[in-house]
Amino acid sequence: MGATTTEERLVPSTNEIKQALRQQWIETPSWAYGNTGTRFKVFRNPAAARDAYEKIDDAALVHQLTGVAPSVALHIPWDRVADYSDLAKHAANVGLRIGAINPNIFQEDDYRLGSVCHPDPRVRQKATDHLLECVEIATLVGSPAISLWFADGTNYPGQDDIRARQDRLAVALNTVYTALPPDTGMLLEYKLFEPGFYTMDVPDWGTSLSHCLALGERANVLVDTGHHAPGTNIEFIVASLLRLGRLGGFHFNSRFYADDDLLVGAADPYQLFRILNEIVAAGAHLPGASVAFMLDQCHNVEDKVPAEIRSVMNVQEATAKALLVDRAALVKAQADGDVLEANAALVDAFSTDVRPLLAELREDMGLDPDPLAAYARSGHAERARAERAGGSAQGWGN
Ligand code: RM4
Ligand code: MN
Ligand code: MN
Repeated sequence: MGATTTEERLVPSTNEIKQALRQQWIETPSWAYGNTGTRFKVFRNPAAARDAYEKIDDAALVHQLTGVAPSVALHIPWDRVADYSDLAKHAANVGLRIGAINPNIFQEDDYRLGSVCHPDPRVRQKATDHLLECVEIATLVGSPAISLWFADGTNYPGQDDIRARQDRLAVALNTVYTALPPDTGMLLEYKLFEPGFYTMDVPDWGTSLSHCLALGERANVLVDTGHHAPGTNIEFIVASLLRLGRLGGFHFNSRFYADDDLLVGAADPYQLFRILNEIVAAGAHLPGASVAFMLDQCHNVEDKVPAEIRSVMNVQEATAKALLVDRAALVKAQADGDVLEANAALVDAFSTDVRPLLAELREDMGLDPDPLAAYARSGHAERARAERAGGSAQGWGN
């Protein structure tokens, strides 16, 4: 505890904190509900959702139990359907909205040397056409954004011209940006390595940001927390992007080694808190800030719906702790050059057990205070196992 007494602490009231948490919006990814795996093996889970409709049903259940996950991101073609308006209607019927549309331009033979950065203009055109198709889908389902991740890169020095690939990327991005309807945004994700091991065409936030700046204000950087070198100070990146007004959103997950896509907050809850602390300090946790809080995870060995519930709860806990930071004490300690006191303001908040507060919030919202216990009682797992076993699943695990 720092030197300030409880009376002097200038944290928001419990009601203000609850009010902020109630407004939180965490988007879950459709691909978390389907079968996924590593390059070694996809373990098929008999309860896994088989198509976009079932994925939306599962996402709706996560929202029903947590109250703060009202949208689901789609991945095309994993979630391809005959009638997208019908899919959006289905989402609305189960109390959900369709979130970001993620194109997939990395799973066809044509993309061996890249998609929009490929040396062959035919492949670039094919990839660009898919991006444009995703813009149309976004329009049909009322999605707020198209979310781009490029697997493009090279494996060997000299394999392709680094600058020429950037130029090709810029051309494709510009074509897509120009085709966006006025209310639709573009998110550009970066990733240090994999599948390209020598270069990635969008390896870091600097590259993403420079393309976004060239495109216009509706193109913003997406930070996937698993896409950095070990030891990277992600909260510094977040703070820098917030300062420039170019943080489009997050793909939350956690990693021990590479792009592990594990449950957010599982590997390093303190890092997640530090990121949320920057967000809360800038007021970017509020819906008006237009920062998208999305999960990007794959549950290869654990059950999928409870894993998403746990992940949503982990983001909520980190946010609640960030809201508890005594900002007045922090600012004073910083101004006084009191290093230990400033650090204590963060450590105190991080060390607070916010689970009772969140349980209370859920009760206020008419929810079960323990979403995982409520899930276990819901019978969903048993029902899904019985109904979905067999048949072929759409998605990564094909
Ligand atoms: C990538 C990236 C994308 C995700 C794919 C499946 O590493 O994180 O966001 O769509 O994986
Ligand atoms: Mn991602
Ligand atoms: Mn990833």
